[in-house]
Amino acid sequence: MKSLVIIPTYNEKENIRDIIDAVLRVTPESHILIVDDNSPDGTARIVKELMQTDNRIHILEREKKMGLGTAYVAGFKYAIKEGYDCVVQMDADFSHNPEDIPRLFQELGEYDLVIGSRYVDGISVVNWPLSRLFLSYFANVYARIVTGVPIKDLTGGFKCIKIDVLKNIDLDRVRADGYGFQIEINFLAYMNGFRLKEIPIIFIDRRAGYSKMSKKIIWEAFWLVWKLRLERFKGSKKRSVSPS
Ligand SMILES: Nc1nc2c(ncn2[C@@H]2O[C@H](COP(=O)(O)OP(=O)(O)O)[C@@H](O)[C@H]2O)c(=O)[nH]1
Ligand SMILES: [Mg+2]
Repeated sequence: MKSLVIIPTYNEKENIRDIIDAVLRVTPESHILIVDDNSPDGTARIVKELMQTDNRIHILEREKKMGLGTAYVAGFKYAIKEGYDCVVQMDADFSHNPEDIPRLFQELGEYDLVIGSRYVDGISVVNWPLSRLFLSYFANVYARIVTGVPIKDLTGGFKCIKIDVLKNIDLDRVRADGYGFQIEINFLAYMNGFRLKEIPIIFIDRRAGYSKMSKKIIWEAFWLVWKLRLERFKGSKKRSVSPS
C-alpha cells in the first residue's frame, strides 16, 4: 500500500525535523506531505532542506494561513492525483505518537477510515488542563448525538483514510476548519457507507510551540453538526461525487 502521511503546519519549527524523522523511522515505506501556510518561523525552509536528501518528503506551500481543514483538503487532492492508496492525518506537535501509525494501518484490511481515539477506552489525554478536556469530551458527546455518527472521538485529528473514501467525497464542498473538519469527514465517510473503526491512542499535549486553535473554530463546529444532521434527514447523496 502506497501511503502518504499528511502533516499541516503553521509555525512548527521546534517540531518539524523531529516529527518527520520519527514518522519515517516508524514507517519507512510511507511518504510525507507537509502542508505549510507560509509559516513566519521558517518551517517550510527546514522541510525543503530535508527534501534535498530524502525523496519521501514533499511539501505544499500555501500563501497564507488558511486553516487546517483546507490544508487537509489540499493534501487529499495531492494524494489522489499522485496515486497514493491511503493517507494518514496527524499533527506536527507530537500529540499524536508516530509509533501508533502501524496500528492504524493494521485495521485498513477490514476498515476504510481508522480513528486514533482518545475516548474509546476510557479517556486517554495527558497534560491538558481539565477545562480543555471537559470541553473536548462533551463536544464529542454532543457531536455524536446530533450527527448520529457512532464514533466517540469525532473531533480527533489522528486517522488513516483509504483513498476511495476521499474519492467519494466532493472535497470542494468541505469547508469546515479544525474540529468541524474532522467531524465532517467522518460524517461523509459514514453516510457514504464506508466502515469506520476507532482504536485507542494516548494523546499528549504539545511540549513545544503553541496551539493554533481558536474559539471561532469551536463555535464553527458547534453549529456545523446541526447542518450535518439536516443533511442526514435530506439524504446526503448530493455531497458525494458520482462514481466514475
Ligand atoms: N497549514 C496549516 N496548519 C495548521 C493551521 N492551524 C493549525 N495547523 C497545524 O495543525 C496541527 C494541529 O494544530 P494545533 O495548534 O496543535 O491544535 P490543537 O492540538 O488542537 O491545539 C499542527 O500541526 C498545526 O501546526 C493552519 O491554519 N494551516
Ligand atoms: Mg496540538
